[in-house]
Amino acid sequence: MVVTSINNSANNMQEQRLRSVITEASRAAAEAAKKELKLDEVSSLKVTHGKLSNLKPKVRTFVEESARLCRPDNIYICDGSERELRHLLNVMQQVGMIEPLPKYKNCWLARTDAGDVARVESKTFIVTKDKRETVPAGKEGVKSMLANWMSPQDLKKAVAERFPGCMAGRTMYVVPYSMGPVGSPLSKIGVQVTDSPYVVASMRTMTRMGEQVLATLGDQEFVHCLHSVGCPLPLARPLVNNWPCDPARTIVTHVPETNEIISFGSGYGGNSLLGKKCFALRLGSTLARQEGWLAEHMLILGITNPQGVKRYIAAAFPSACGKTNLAMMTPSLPGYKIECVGDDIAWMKFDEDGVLRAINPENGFFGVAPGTSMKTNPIAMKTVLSNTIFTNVAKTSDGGIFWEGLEKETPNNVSIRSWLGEENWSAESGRPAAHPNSRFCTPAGQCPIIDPAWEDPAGVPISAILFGGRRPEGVPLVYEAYDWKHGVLVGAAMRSEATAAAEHKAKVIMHDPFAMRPFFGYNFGHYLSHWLSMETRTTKPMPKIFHVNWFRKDEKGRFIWPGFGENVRVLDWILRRVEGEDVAEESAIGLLPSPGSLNMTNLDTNQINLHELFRLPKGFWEGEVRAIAKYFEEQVGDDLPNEVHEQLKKLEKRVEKM
Ligand code: OXD
Ligand code: MN
Repeated sequence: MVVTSINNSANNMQEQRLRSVITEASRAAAEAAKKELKLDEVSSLKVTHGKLSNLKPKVRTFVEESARLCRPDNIYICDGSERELRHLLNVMQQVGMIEPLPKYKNCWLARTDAGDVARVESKTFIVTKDKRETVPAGKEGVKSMLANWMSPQDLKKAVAERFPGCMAGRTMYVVPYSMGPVGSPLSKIGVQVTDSPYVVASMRTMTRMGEQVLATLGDQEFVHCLHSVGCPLPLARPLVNNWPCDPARTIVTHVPETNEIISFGSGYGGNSLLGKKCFALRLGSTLARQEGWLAEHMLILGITNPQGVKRYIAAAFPSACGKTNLAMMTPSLPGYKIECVGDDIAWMKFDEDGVLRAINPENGFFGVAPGTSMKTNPIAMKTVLSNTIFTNVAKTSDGGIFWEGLEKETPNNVSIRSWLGEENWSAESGRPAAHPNSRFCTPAGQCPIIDPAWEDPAGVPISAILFGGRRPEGVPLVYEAYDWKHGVLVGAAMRSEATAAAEHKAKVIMHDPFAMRPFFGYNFGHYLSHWLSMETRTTKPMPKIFHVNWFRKDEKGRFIWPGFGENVRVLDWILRRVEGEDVAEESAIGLLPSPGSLNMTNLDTNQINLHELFRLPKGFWEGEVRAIAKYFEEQVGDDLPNEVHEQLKKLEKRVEKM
């Protein structure tokens, strides 16, 4: 419950702050239960694993309050051990939530209710007292695409309608976890309570989870994460695929002021593994702004050139645009080596010397399965062959996995069962075998090219930042921003074809600034000011900013650039720019590779139309400038920083002169 002050007294300033929603809701639920004389449900907490008395007082209070509210049958405090994982897998196997994939080592398949397959952006909210803290000024009457706001009062109501008794008959797991290496000054801690063993097993892969986290917590604050699939027992309706969820009442909420995440009704992905999008990006971006760092939707890779010089690059692409593929790339140019630090999220902070350093706050990869193959990402294929939970992929009759893209790697004599359970599936059905947003959840540490410094508590120094997206038309393979401010415009102006990671229809070109549109924890205009301010926080040169596009198509709809391992050619050019080589020339939109500077060794230049790859059609760029200006006016309005407005004007002038 959230209390706003009705007392005007100046002494009561404390009252003006949001109180913990979970605390308030739990007190209200306890009162209500007492009135109904269900005293024992309120007072006796059955703990089947771990001890409440071993928890730090703040954690204990959070756990007790959550239990009072959700009224689980019992509480299980996770230690993160291998034994515990076995127990969770057993529990899930017994209730039919997962099945083994005997072709691989310790791999499992979960199939969800078809109503719970992706992030639900329309049901995801940031809760602030003042709407403007969350939603930019925008144009009157235009719906904001940049944030969903909820008032504290509405959250209080939503919680009261959903959570009391929502874990009845189930186990409430207590999951202490660290985003980032345990004990790193860049890391942060969360405690999630959840009634889903699938979530616990996945959080164990995606975060550092268990006893060691509680041991380092001390008296520090932590993010309070309350999650329920919303299916108390006895069930009100039969489950589909033994996958508890309540899609009609799903809600994913974030309260930056009290560092709470409250999620109900979905057991899948970013809706329920609360360390990922909810903590590391939405609350993370708010914390980053307050504390002067950046929490971004970016992969981090290490690249070593044939001379042995190693640099780290961070890159922001929208969901399902190939971040995992780039982070694990097998480079086609001899002598190059790529190593992976992370494939989805980067937390970046200046060190004492003013160098921007990044950690991957995650501990695993929650990658999109379809399209991943020995051709597109052999490293990911090797990574997922053990200790992996697959969700909504198809299963082969020899106990293996199948998804679109694996046709050539699947023996002919096996039959395929689709994610929907159709036996003897064939492509002729017209339905995909695997859901387009089906995933693998696999430990990062077993990636064959994991970077030796991926868990370095100090993070890795970032030399370049890439923005990109799926742009079938008009946008060149690579260009460099003129300076940091121009780079901020490039990030703000990002657009991409929609993907299956959320509930949008594919093939629409959507604005996705900084690839953060679904993940901003606060007003995007303020976010831009924060990005602009970063260059004033160091005396060192900022990382150079680039825009890349692997997805340009010709008039017949075929990709012009081969992509994947060949993208190292673009990284090679970027590294040379980072080293200060004079291999760029000015254009209206930024610096382009000067003729002959893109390394095309061993590529058939007759097959690749370089001219088309870098062509800048004036009409297209005029349209692009208009679209960006309209977007800023409608979506950001008065909250757009002047510098960004000026950068857009400069771009417009340069495009006029093209
Ligand atoms: C993801 C996403 O799951 O961006 O990483 O949707
Ligand atoms: Mn992502």
